[in-house]
Amino acid sequence: MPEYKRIVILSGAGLSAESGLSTFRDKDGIWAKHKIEDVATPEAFARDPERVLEFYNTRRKGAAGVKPNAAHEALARLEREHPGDVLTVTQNIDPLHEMAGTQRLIHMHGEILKKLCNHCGAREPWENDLSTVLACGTCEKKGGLRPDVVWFGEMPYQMEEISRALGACDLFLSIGTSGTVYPAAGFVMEARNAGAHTVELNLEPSEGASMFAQAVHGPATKVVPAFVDGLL
Ligand code: BJW
Repeated sequence: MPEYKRIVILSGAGLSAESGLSTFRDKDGIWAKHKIEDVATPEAFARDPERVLEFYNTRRKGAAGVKPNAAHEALARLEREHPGDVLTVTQNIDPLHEMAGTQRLIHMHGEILKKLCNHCGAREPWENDLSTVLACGTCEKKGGLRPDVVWFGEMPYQMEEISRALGACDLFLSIGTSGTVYPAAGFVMEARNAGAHTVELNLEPSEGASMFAQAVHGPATKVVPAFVDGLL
């Protein structure tokens, strides 16, 4: 394999599936049990904050004790051992990349282990349940605390930094994502326009599979370590 100088990795829920966390759009995924418009929009939070907070309280508890798998470990090893730049951009709100040791990491859809105050914008680590009666530690107002996650209609985090990295990368890897949610689903085109080699590593061909120059299909814990071995 050629020696790549600047690698951008985009990860999605499929990467954490073998750690025991549900994906969204698979047959038994999260959106088969909950409607997006009930739990993952700012309008849902405004209408019924207790319901939205309960949805995330349950997911926060479900993520406790979950461990990174062989694919997270391999990506952390790639960052450590590759002589060029490696930036990991994850759509996942779980902490499994950082638990595996990845350091250059952007959580573009936020983090379940942080809270955000809708009143003052304060963001802080938070591992407990959230409720509408809790007051923000910064502005002291009640009723505005929510998980620090990006809902539909909200702007994902650090988009300028991501765009800069995509515009300069020579290898783009998309791992465990269905390629249905924008802007992440458009990253492959940005990387292609920059002249990068583009690879999809996913259980099955994603919606955007035809946009990639190369595809490797199979469970992340098998295909990601093997691909990283090839790169190193
Ligand atoms: C495995 C595996 C194994 C399984 N190994 N693989 C019309 C056209 C274009 C865009 C839009 C549109 N209408 C609206 C939009 C924008 C909208 C959007 O994209 N909608 C589409 C659905 C059409 N996007 C937004 O609103 C975004 N913001 C935005 O665009 O801002 C711009 C803006 C804002 C305001 C004004 C003006 C402009 C925000 C999107 C936020 C997404 N949020 C969520 C929830 C986060 C919190 C939470 O976790 O609850 O993010 S939704 C959910 O989907 C979550 C995920 O990060 C995201 C992506 O899902 P992912 O990771 O791809 O999971 P799955 O389940 O879909 O796929 C898993 C894959 O893994 C599958 O392919 C499996 O096969 C595979 N797999 N096991 C390997 N073992």
